[in-house]
Amino acid sequence: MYRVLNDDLIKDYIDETPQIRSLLLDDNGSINNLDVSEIGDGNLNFVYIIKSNKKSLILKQAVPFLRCVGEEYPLSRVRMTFEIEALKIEKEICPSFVPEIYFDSIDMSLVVMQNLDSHKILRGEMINRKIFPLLSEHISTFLADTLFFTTDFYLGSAKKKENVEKFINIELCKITEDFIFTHPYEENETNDYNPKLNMSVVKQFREDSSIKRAVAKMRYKFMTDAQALLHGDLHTGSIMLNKKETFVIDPEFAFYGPIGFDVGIYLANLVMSYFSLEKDEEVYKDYVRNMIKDTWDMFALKFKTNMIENEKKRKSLQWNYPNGMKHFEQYTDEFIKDIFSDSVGFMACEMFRRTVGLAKVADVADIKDLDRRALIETKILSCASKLITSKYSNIDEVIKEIEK
Ligand code: SR1
Ligand code: MG
Repeated sequence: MYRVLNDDLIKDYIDETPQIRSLLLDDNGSINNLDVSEIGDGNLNFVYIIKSNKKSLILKQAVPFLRCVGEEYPLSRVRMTFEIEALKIEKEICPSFVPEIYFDSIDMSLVVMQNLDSHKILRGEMINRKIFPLLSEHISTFLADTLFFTTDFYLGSAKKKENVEKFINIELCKITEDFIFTHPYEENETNDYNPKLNMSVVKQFREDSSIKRAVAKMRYKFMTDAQALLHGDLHTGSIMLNKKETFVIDPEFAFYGPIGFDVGIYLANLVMSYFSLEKDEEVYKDYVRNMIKDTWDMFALKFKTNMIENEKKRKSLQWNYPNGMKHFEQYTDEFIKDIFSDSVGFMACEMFRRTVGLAKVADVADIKDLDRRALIETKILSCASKLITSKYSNIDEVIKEIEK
């Protein structure tokens, strides 16, 4: 039966759960030096490290409310079921980018998985100006593969529809609909502002017809365009890494949505990190700019390869004529072009919401000098306004816009 765990109750839970207990046992058949501590700093769940002499594990449990708000914001625990199911699918598609899952319990809304103790959260690492030469290669593969191998192209119509049904993630989609696509564009009590941010800048984008219409389009696309199984919250806090390995964690927002959403959220977080840098940090600025470019370019190439290879295997009648594969390639290029413009639109929405909405990014929000922070936030808002209302043909043009 479900109960909310804490450090002590977890010890009892381990005792009564052989699948977890057996992982922690010494060769002599007992658990030695068991230690449990809560380390979660996310907005939704509780995360514990469990350590014994033998092994260390992560236990993540969903509670029936939104952690960052408190018990007054009820949220059903079913989100853990989505996380577990998404982790399993992602693990199958991208085994080296998803942590090992040792045990899960839908009843207790928890998952026990590999402790990535030689890896750190990407956001913190970027704040500390760390460089990861393999990150863009890894993330572009994660994006291209999870977002291709869950589409109709690969799964076929019936299996894909089964998946869509399995991932009807009503509550967490509602959080995104509200906190990314609605509240930041109205005077909502959940919004949170740097006191030094000039509110006339905020009022301006809130009352700009082209911005409002463009955001409304992205919102509707998010709600209706069931293209692929998304991670659903792929910001730089959902990635753990070291110089050699990259892991994507926390897919509780997983659902079938537009491919550009995952790509755009990730790129937006790189862009906000870029804006947070000091004027003279040219080397790191260059690194982040390259990350933005490489991630998109590599994603587009890998997604295209997945499309073409898949069609070559399928040999569908539809494209089976002398110029068929050439025409399929043209169709693929157009498909990726649409993903690109969606990604830029979602990127802008993420930049707006992380600046005036409830959940911030530490890269900017932790800047102590509030005047400097406000300057950065103003730049982010003005860049987001440009991104969402303009048309770009490639990532270089987007980067130019950011540099302005
Ligand atoms: C209100 S919950 C705030 C945010 O935390 C999660 O990480 C998602 O990004 C969500 O929008
Ligand atoms: Mg999360």
